[in-house]
Amino acid sequence: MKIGIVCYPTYGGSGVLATELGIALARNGHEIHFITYKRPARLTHFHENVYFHEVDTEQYPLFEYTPYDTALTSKLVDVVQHEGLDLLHVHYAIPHAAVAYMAKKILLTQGRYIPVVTTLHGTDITLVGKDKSFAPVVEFSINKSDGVTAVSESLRQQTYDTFNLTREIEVIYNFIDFSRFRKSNKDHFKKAIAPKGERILIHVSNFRKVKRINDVVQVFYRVNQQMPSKLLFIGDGPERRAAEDLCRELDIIDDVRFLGKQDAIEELMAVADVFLMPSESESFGLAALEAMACEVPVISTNAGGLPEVNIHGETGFLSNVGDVEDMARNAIIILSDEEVLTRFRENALAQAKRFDIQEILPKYEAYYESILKAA
Ligand code: GMT
Repeated sequence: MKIGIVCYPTYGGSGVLATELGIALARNGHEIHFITYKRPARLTHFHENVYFHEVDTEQYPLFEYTPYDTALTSKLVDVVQHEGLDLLHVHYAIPHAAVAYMAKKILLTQGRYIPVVTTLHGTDITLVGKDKSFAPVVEFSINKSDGVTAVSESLRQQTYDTFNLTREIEVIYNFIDFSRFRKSNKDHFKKAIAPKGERILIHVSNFRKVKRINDVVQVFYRVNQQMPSKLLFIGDGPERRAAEDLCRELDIIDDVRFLGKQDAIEELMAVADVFLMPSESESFGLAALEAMACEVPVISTNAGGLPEVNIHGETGFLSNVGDVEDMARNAIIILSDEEVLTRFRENALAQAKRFDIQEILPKYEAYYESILKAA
């Protein structure tokens, strides 16, 4: 198949997932065209069958806001026509589903039907999507997609609860590529980070409010009082400064490292003992899955789709949003006994294998086939 993939090219989970999906599809012989405003962060190498079309947005003094939607629509029309695409797969409803609908309508005037699959990733429904300023367009464009997928049962249900939908939503979970995400020996890193053999806790995100970064600090503070430990913060975003201030206030800054955005996340996961994800809302929690694939147990909230990924008492623990005492207690249970930690590590890996890309990729391929057949 010739597939156009539209996504956010940044470090967010939806862009990561879309890029990894495109690369894996290309490896399976499909021709993949990424269409977005910047090279996707995870598209780091040349891949046979992978193309990238940059959307250029014209600056003009009249525009206070550059009309990206219009530029993207025009690019989609162009790429579908000239590359002969069979299908468009857009990730994150806003604005991609609406843009794809517009491109589809334009192409129809030229006698060309392009089926559109929309994948809902989370905040496009749970936070931003249901806001009054977007909701009518999100609802309309989901209903007008030829196929709609959500990354967890929880997100599917929330979408039905939020919008008036006439479309079936198929759940296709986030996946993990074990050729990249697996535990490797990084003892030299470990020694550099925790020279006295301290336990290492880790958090990876884009530091948005929904991630509750201060809860990461509060949990670590409590663990740190009970055992020698270090905390690694990977990523960057609006809440970072407040988290740094809190670490200073609690006098734990010497045990905390803010490493900023990193590409080789798996190398850092390799040295970690526990992954912290105290999110307020999380449709799936791709970063938690990446941790589990590297044999790192997860301390998370029970928000959204997290219980579908992190199994309470087996691969980690779940707590109510904001309950930092409970999260710290649970982390200490895992970290204070080597045998317990080993058991949780093994369970985390076994659970991650359920989301192996080899299992999930055929689901996307079968879904595309069914959409093309129906079109
Ligand atoms: O979590 C983020 O801030 C990034 C966000 C995105 O939209 O790119 O991630 C969402 O999509 C991921 C991939 O499907 C999911 O694993 C994340 O759980 C989801 N984030 C939220 O629901 C907050």
